Amino acid sequence: MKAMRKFILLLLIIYIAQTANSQPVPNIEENIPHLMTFGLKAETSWGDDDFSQAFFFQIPKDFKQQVFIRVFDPDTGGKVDEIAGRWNTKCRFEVYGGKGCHSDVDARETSPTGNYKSGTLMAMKVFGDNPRYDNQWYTFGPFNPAEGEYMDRFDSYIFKVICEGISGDDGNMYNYYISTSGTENIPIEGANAFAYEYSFRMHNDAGEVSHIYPYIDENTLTVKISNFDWDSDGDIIVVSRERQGQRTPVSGEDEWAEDEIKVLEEEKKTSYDFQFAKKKPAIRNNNVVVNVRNQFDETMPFYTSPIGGVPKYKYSIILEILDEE
Ligand SMILES: [Ca+2]
Ligand SMILES: [Ca+2]
Ligand SMILES: [Ca+2]
Ligand SMILES: [Ca+2]
Repeated sequence: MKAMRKFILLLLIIYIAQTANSQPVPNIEENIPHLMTFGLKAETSWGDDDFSQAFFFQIPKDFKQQVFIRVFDPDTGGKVDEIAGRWNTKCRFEVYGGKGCHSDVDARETSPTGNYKSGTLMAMKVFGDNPRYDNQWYTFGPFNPAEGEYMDRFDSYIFKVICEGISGDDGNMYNYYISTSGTENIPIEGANAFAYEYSFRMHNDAGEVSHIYPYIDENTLTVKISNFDWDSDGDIIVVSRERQGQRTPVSGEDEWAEDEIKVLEEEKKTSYDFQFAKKKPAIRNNNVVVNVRNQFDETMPFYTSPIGGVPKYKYSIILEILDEE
């Protein structure tokens, strides 16, 4: 029994010690095919509530090399994307650094209002339907990490990328990668990415499970999850080291659903795993939006590489050990 306890402790330490290597955005652990932003003329019933998405990239302060922010399939047309009528959508990608890019309260809101474009605009490009960028990577940068906003709390510099659908009604699907190279995807040790709201495309296959991992800091007492236009597609299940799988309500067509969860003491300073399990038969091309808030109605970040590793229910860890014996 003592040996087993030691083993459990060792496993926990391994989970915690996993270094963040999270440069594909969305990350492998999230199992989310693509981020999604629609042109502002789209109906919200197609799945995007506000035609704008902000993402934050975090570079450790000791990292001195230049960095690149790469976008996969930035165009809206051809492969990957979702057509409505004909291709007529343009999306603007903007990279922000400097003071306020993350610390401004509007930057952390879920809607594109107020000063959400805070910070210093460092790069910008508009993409329409263009075979040159279809199913290809486009690279922003190089950037010097110190051009980001330094956040003491993270020991890191932060950059923000906003993608907005400025015309048309089609859906732009895309991915990011923060790289040390302008021509290929090379990870940065210790870097991470996070958002306060995800707009994304679910898998087309039944049985697939996507995840987000909001971080529960020591001051978080409740967690409110809001989800939009889920089309009643399967289940949303919350897992933590103290929670084996608690269901929360799933929205229907063009509507929000929300649920509030009381944080347990043992869950503080860990991540939650919100699992999005698709139903059978599968709903195709399902676009959805999700965000998470605490008891002060403040948005909570979810990291592409979960802080402390992917949370596992404590008894399932023990079962795994017993299986191995
Ligand atoms: Ca169209
Ligand atoms: Ca495309
Ligand atoms: Ca695209
Ligand atoms: Ca939907």
